[in-house]
Amino acid sequence: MRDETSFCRICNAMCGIVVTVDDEQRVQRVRGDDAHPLSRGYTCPKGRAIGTFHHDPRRLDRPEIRGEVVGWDHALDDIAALVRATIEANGPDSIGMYLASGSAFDTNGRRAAERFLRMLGSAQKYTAATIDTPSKPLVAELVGGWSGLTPVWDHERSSLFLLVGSNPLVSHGHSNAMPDPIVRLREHKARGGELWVIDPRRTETARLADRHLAPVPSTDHLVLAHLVREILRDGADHSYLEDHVDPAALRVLTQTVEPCTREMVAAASTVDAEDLDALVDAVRRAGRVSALTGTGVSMGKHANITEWMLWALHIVTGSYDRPGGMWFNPGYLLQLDTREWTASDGLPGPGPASRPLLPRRFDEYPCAGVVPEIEAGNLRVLFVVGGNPICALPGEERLRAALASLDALIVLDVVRTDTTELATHILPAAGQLERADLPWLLDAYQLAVATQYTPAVVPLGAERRAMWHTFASLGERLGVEVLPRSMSLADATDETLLEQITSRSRGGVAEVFAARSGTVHSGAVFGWVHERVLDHGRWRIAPAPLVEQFTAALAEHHERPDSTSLRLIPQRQLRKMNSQLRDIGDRTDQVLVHAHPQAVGELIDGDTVVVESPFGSAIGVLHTDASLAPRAVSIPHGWHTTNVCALTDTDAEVDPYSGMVWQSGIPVTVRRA
Ligand SMILES: Nc1nc2c(c(=O)[nH]1)N[C@H]1C(S)=C(S)[C@@H](COP(=O)(O)OP(=O)(O)OC[C@H]3O[C@@H](n4cnc5c(=O)[nH]c(N)nc54)[C@H](O)[C@@H]3O)O[C@H]1N2
Ligand SMILES: Nc1nc2c(c(=O)[nH]1)N[C@H]1C(S)=C(S)[C@@H](COP(=O)(O)OP(=O)(O)OC[C@H]3O[C@@H](n4cnc5c(=O)[nH]c(N)nc54)[C@H](O)[C@@H]3O)O[C@H]1N2
Ligand code: SF4
Ligand SMILES: [Mo]
Repeated sequence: MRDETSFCRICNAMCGIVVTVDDEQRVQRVRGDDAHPLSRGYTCPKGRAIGTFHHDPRRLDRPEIRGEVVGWDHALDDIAALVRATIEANGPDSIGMYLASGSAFDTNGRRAAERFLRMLGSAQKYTAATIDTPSKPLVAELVGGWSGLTPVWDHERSSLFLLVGSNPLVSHGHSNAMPDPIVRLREHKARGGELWVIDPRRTETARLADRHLAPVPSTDHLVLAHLVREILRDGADHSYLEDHVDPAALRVLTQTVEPCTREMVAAASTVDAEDLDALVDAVRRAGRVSALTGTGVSMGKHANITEWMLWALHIVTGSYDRPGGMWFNPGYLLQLDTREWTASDGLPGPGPASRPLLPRRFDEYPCAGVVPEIEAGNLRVLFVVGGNPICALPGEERLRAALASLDALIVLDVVRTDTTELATHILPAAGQLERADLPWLLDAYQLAVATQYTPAVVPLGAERRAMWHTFASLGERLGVEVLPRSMSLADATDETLLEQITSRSRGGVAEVFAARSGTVHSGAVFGWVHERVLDHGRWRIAPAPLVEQFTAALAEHHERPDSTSLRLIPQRQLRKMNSQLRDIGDRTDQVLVHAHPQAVGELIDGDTVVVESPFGSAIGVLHTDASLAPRAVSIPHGWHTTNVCALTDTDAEVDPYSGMVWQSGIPVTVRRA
């Protein structure tokens, strides 16, 4: 038996773990690492299940072509030949890639995959970011001038923490990593900080909060606009605004939120006017605010304007990049605070050939382009790199048909999934315990400027291979350079590749590699965004596209007020990560359609129900849940039996600025099957 210190690579929290491995290289136990400065010994049930997942009978061991086990050389030769022939006949854009959650923590693998696609000359890159939260980088780009600005809670100083559509007790944070969430939120309260939650469900986090407001789904933009309206009247940091906001833009913002009076917003959101007043008072009391949205906002129709109002609230209270509000983590490795920035004009590039109006941002196409591109015959070979699109992308039926029509669907995963079932080629990837890693990009979501390193905990099992090795081998066959110039496939290792990244970080290679329990360089840092990122130190507080979207949403609300229909909303579950880990143990009992008892009339718990949206239907088991607002129907995604992706469609209401498909707040009906 030996204990190996490592970190969990399932979610952004990246908790420190200690893995006990026996002499047969079997994982006996995973527990929290008490010495880790951010997770402090905490783990959740997913992290503790890493060992069970590692030894899961569904693990992928050998390459397969159309259901038949083959050797690696055979598989790689076959794929290389296919890719070469497809590019010769149709050009590089006939090869595409979907990179998702399962590869976000495989630093070497992810980089190699992206470089492989880029070196082929293909623009067909898709990531889970555009079915999760493109509104955040969009608003960051439009208001702050750079899409990479991710506000982080100043948890050591903040006096008001407001969560809008995020449930960190279960998710451990959206775009902010929050390990050990219960203790952390209690510490905030013990310091005298207030916690407010806006969520149509009385969530686990809401139960810990000082106050919980439960608006009708997708009305958050109105609640936040009301807040901005009132704070502009009394409570704004006017001297800050003079220095950091153009007065004409401030006038536009003021006019835009003017219609959001307490009576209008109370009626639209069903939040009591007194509760709205109390929220305004809380902001005035606190002076500066720390507020975050989550997927409850980012998947809805009003994602951009809700996020915008959240940014506006921070700016009018002088809360961004200043103590007690939100800071911007420059990253341990990235060191964003040492670079020079030129503010982006915020204009997107054109979409793929079949959907030129889809915005190309952040160097990728929105996922809404995947199905149309396949249907048009433009995209013929698709690599899926740590993703399960069948349970993640909108419009299950159309997606299935599209994936089945590809010349090749090449899936790199660690287990059998709904998507490997459709694959022509399956390539078994090294799991998290089988590779060395350090967090790349994701270090900018942490609550401190910090990093950590882990070597492989167990040797590669069966015939699995590191993803970087697979892409480098394909690159070698196709004559494209995947590894850094100085390295050959024969002498590259996990470590030499990581060393290359680390050589440009705050600490030296030795310091990072020694950080087995993580290392904190500093807590929150302030000022670099004002100094280096903002154009002349100013926020663009009223970007034209967002003003236009807000005004249009108000007009629609007045013309077609909706006060009856049930609305579909998303929800994470503690023991699985999207579709991952759902099948270990007996977890299928968690496939549920959650609805308020009043919303479903005669129907009772355990009834099999049909949920219908304008775009499709899904069958599930009803769980009546009085913690939900009466008009909210919550269906967690990631399940196959009740696949919520059957209720969405890739072409329905795609946001023109972010490319996000409408996934939350969709009207639905629920009836007995
Ligand atoms: N309707 C609706 N749709 C949604 C959502 C919703 O709430 N409602 N949520 C959206 C969100 S937020 C997201 S992020 C997406 C998620 O979309 P995806 O990221 O596509 O979904 P996952 O189920 O997380 O798939 C990750 C895959 O990676 C594999 N994997 C795990 N570890 C490794 C590894 O080390 N290497 C490799 N190569 N693979 C690995 C897993 O086995 C799994 O198959 O879905 C989105 N879709
Ligand atoms: N255990 C676990 N952790 C996870 C994941 C997982 O699947 N399981 N997935 C990971 C991923 S990929 C992501 S993106 C993050 C997401 O992290 P979060 O965004 O924190 O995700 P949720 O826990 O689903 O919280 C979303 C909340 O929004 C609420 N909501 C829904 N509609 C509305 C609305 O219209 N307005 C408001 N105000 N609220 C609304 C829901 O009731 C829910 O409580 O979690 C990550 N962590
Ligand atoms: S919260 Fe759970 S899944 Fe996320 S990193 Fe920590 S142990 Fe892993
Ligand atoms: Mo996500």
